[in-house]
Amino acid sequence: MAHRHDSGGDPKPVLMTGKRMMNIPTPKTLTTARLLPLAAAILLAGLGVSTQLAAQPASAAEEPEHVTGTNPYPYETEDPREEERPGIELPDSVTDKLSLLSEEQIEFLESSDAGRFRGDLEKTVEYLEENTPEHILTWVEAMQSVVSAQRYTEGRDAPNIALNTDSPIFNAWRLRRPASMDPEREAGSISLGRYNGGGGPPTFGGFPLALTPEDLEAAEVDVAIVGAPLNMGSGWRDSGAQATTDMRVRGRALGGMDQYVQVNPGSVLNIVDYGDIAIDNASTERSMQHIREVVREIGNTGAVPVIVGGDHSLSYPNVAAMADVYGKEEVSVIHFDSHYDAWWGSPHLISHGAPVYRLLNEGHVRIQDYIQVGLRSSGPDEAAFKWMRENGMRYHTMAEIEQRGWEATLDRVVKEASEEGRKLYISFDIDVIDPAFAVATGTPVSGGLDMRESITIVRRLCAEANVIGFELVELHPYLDPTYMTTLNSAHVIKACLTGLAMREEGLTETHYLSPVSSEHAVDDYYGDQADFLRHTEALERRGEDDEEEASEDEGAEGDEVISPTPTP
Ligand SMILES: [Mn+2]
Repeated sequence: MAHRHDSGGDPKPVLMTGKRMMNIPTPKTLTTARLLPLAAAILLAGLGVSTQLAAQPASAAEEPEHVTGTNPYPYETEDPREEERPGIELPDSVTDKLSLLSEEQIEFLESSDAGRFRGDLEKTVEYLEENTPEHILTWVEAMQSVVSAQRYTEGRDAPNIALNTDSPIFNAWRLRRPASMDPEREAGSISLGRYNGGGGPPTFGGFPLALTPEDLEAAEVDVAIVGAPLNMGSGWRDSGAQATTDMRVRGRALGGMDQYVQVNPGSVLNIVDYGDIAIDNASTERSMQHIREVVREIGNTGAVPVIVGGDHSLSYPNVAAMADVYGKEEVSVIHFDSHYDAWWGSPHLISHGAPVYRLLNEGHVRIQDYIQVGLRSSGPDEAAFKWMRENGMRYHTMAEIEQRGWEATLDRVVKEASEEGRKLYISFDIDVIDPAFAVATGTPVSGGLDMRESITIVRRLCAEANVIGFELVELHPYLDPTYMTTLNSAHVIKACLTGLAMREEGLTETHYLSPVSSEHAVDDYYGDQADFLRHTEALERRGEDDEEEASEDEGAEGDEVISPTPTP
């Protein structure tokens, strides 16, 4: 149970979740942080600047702008995982060799700071035995100078990157045009197709467009697919800024019928393309608050945001926005990735390797409500795995899949993700999929999920768990000459839309598949032909009932529960 302390003398409340403790956030500058947005709003109002820029719901106004550089990062950033990397204790046998070192230098030599230079205890003792005290002094001083030089030093190092405040277009990138500048139109979704079957400019899945929260409300939108072409948080094989365009042009597979379950998401749900979120692609930090604002406005209408990235830094504003809508510690996250993205020590507060750590550290999501799937990169190391385990984070690595098999792991993951009907956000890093199927990504790692597994688990999660948001990140189309990664990304998003539509239709039972598409039933090869035929008839009866209901204009749902999946 976490206890938040918003004021008072305790600067470091702790969360007991096992043997170890985890720091939970306490804003150190809460008063200032609360006043700053207010002061900014007053200033903007005084200058006659459109309040659309400054307007934020109260919950967001209380959030300091953690990673934008306007305020100091207010949370404890000393990471508990570091304690798992202990130093060494040198034996008396080498005391003579340390005769020229000060107490402080001996302490440093034994510390984990010196570890990556001196090696383990055995290696260090060997080195000390082989060298003179004079040489050892020079050796330790060299290590100390490197460690000290790489740390931030006030006065020497710049803590912030200055922006050009003289720029006449300082905020233009994210400024929304006042409605009075638009041609008059009624709020609602806008169909861009010239013909029944399309023919207009490309949108996600060919779905109609919506531009404002009023459009989402008026069209009673269930799912808003929005692009967030953030590029700079990766810094590695980048080109994610083109992913949202590419997905609209070449990713049309994300629309249409799903054969496995015989559901067409576009017929069951009101799905729209909500355009792209404005990004300052020279600054990940500057982009964060605006992304959070747009994702929040989608969530506030009751629609499920489906965010097409962009790099994985997006998880931070996206999940924080879900916490703005549903409350802190109210949302669970399932995170598909070959990396665990909980790095804390980068000089940048946010990057594609840090969103999980930021979300946990700022208290948006409880660590025990985080589920990781598909990890297989060189990290986490043993200390980090222990940190995850002892704080209650569930993880399902490729090692578990190798050990237990895919089917068993799949069932376990879906069961965990759907427990207690908690609200679930799915973060899908395309690099969880094997590079054989998804090579166009920033940091590919071999040995991942295949497409059959990826489609199944996403469809099942969106049907069987209470999914309130979804993101697909790290697609880099410039590395995708055959469009295969874009195609496969589109199919992952389609699996999500299908699952959401199944949930709307009440098809939430464990691993539902259509009795028609999954078995020809011409003979009785598996010995369950009768079940399939009966379930098929039940489906048909339900279809007739629906038609009757529609013709009688009844709003109530049918009572009959059908169970088309046979039990073997
Ligand atoms: Mn990632």
